Amino acid sequence: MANAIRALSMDAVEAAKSGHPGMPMGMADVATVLFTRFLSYDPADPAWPDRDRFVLSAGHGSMLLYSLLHLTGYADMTMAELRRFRQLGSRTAGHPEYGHAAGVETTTGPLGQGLATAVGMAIAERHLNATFGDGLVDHWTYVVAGDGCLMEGVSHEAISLAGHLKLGRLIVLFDDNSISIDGGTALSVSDDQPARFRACGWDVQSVDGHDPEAVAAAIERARATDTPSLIACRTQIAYGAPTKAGTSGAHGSPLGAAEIAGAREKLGWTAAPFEVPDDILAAWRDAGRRAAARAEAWRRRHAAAADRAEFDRRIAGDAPAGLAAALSEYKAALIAAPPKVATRQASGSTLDVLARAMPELVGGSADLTPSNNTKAKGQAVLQAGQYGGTYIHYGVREHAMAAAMNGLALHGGVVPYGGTFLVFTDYARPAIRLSALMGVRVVYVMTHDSIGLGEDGPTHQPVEHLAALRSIPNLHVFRPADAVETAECWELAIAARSTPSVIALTRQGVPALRQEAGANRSARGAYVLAEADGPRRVTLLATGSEVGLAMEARRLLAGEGIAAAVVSMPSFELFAAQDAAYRAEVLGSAPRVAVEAAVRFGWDRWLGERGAFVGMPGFGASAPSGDLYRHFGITAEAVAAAARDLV
Ligand SMILES: Cc1ncc(C[n+]2csc(CCOP(=O)(O)OP(=O)(O)O)c2C)c(N)n1
Ligand SMILES: [Mg+2]
Repeated sequence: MANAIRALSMDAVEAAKSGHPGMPMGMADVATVLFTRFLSYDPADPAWPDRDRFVLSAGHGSMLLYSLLHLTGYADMTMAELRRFRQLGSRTAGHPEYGHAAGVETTTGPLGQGLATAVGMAIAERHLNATFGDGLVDHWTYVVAGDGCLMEGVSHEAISLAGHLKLGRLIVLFDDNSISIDGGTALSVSDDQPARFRACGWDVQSVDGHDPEAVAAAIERARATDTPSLIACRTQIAYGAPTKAGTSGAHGSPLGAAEIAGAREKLGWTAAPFEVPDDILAAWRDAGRRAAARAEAWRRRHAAAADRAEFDRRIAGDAPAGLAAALSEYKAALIAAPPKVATRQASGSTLDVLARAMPELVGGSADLTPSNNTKAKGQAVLQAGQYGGTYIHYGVREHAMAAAMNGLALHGGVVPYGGTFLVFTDYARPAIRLSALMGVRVVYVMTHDSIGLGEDGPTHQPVEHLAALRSIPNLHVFRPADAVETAECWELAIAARSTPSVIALTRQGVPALRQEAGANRSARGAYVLAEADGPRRVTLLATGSEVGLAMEARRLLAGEGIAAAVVSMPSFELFAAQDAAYRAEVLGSAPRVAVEAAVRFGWDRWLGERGAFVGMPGFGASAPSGDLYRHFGITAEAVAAAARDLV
């Protein structure tokens, strides 16, 4: 049965003239043990909520996963798809991509991230188990990770967090082949991996990865521990290839006709390319039906469960009934008594409302809870043995936090958000990118969003981050101007079911600008906050903390008889998605001045040929916030002067 994986992987890579045969061939025995004896899944019902999750963190070995999905009988993973490996529009992308095929639980390929994503899935499982009980939620998360995954820094954040939270339902199968691309791993690493995992509180075993009984016994044992488990599976890369096995030459290129012929002989595999002998296929299909009875029993329990409706709502990701009303009541209160607060505080107040209405919100922060204002009133901490909580202290682990949030969202049943400083989106960026690529609802609460944070200085002051984040496709970057806009942006982030959001928030206080909160005005990305008194001579565009400056500039200009409109632009992306007429109406035909305490990159799209920009020329500096705004010339006077020059 394992040889079927080997043959299909060799054949598909050969047909594509590209790909990675070595890993699937090396891990075929381990994967066969897992998929035929342990993993609980139902190819006839791939979305079964209580299925075990399987994450191929070593995503380059995608043919391992595609072979398994085909062999076990996932309807959409046909032999034709295997033949079209890596071709445009196939389900069999170069690296596994979430949404392309049933059974692909997450997108992997950026090494190490799959492991961190799996940590999030394992957290979600324990949390929902604590909420709904063993009858509805009781499953495992298995990961295949290679030398590369374990060399990546994020692996350390992930295993450290998993060990701390005692995620006993997480089992990592390490493809311990001592080979990566450059050659033997001894070229670049001499870590004692078992010792590293043990130091993080994991149970560790080492086995011969080509001995199925030994692998099975190890998985059995791992399931009996109450800590996460590492099973180092000693394997030979490209097992079965006569000359390339055990070498880096088998990592990432087709083996070639002669080597494949030799491997077939060595493995005793006589079937033609892309053919699996009937008896072997039948054995695989039986394995694919192994858990069908378990799934059926689950469906019966589910049908009879008292909290079935709530469980289904959370799994579907639908908003709770009271959410919209709670938010509009909150916004009405903001209009009645406008608070002059930092938008991070406004976000915290919004979260108090959201968390009460949405029990599926699972928040956290990378050790900046009091700064990010991410912990809502009444949220209990999710910790080892107490998984019912909805707040996670992720520790100083931004990359793993973001990847784990992807895992939480992918698992389903929870809606994750998490905070750090905006400048440290750089530490989380690889996972933010995957949130966007996969199209999962993750909310990044990023405070201290400019030089306005003051004395911590340029290491902590983002200047290029808004531009960098705005450049990621399918990511909403929000920079709300006041408490009402902050609530609106949160509402939009929760409503965006297949788009992650970054909400950039100030450390410093900002004035309340909005006079009304009927419709969600942020929903169109930009809107006229204050129309010009008389025909528009200039349009002032601003985001976040600079919208107040623009309003002040408008007042100064009015004193000189220059009628200026102020446009608040909480989201470039949503504005860009509006029809041309709306955009033209908002932007107007008068010259434009934009103000944002960040670099200009990206603004020219809205400024047009004649526009002016008031913002950061480079990195910031360490000083009180007000001094910095004056020093860098980001003031109402400067905006008014730029406008005067243009009219
Ligand atoms: C973050 C990241 N960096 C680099 C790569 C490119 N890359 C793909 S596989 C690989 C080597 C991985 O070695 P290992 O996990 O041991 O895989 P094996 O060669 O054993 O299949 C590298 C560097 C990547 N996919 N992701
Ligand atoms: Mg390796």
